[in-house]
Amino acid sequence: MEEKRPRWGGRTSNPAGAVSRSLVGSTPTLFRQPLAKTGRSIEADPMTADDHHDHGSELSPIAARVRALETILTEKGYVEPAVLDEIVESFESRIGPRYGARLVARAWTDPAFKKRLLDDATAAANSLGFDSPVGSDLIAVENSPQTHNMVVCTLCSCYPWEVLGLPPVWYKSAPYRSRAVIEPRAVLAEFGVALPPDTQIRVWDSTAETRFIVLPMRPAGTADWSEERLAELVTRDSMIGTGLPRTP
Ligand SMILES: [Co+2]
Repeated sequence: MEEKRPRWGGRTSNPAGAVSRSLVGSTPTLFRQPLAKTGRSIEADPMTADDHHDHGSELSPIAARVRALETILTEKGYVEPAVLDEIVESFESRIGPRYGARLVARAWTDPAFKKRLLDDATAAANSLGFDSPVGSDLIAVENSPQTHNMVVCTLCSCYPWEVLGLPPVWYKSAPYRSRAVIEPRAVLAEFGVALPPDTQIRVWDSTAETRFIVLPMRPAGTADWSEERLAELVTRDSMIGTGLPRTP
């Protein structure tokens, strides 16, 4: 039996992106196609059948299960897709990155914590008692005038979601995953980040076991700022390395 190509059509060029859409909910047609009606089991779903993640990404099978659950719950009237979208959106861009921002702001104000963060970011993060303990090996990489760090997952979409929330759609896109490695400076320019020519760019490739968070440079003019106030300057992108912190 020939499988119909999914309507969002993004699989060929961007398998991870297609998965992410089902999580973010930006393509409602995904949820309007119940698995039961197409006669496909979760295992036979084309999204999982040939989305191989060589280093064991957690996204694909979970995304399929989430989609199946959401379809059933929506059909039975237990959940409202719009409300789910709102919750996901809040994890993606509001709640999520705040934990990472607290790590960064603490590191900016507390040299002992900064040392712990750079030595063992998993332990440092977990010492602050966030909602979801960091399970993977989290590594903090520090920006300096000499070195700018940038994070990618070239194979899929591994991301330190415990401290940054859900990854943005572009993080999982094929162009970002390939170009971040090939031409990081050009990618940064498209994000509006212009670095001095002599600043070296280091690109870190995430895996299911090892995730990265960038410790950006503390903005000038914030000498007497509190940790809480500093955290407001820390953007999600500045912790992926595709952005810089806000300036006061
Ligand atoms: Co990955």
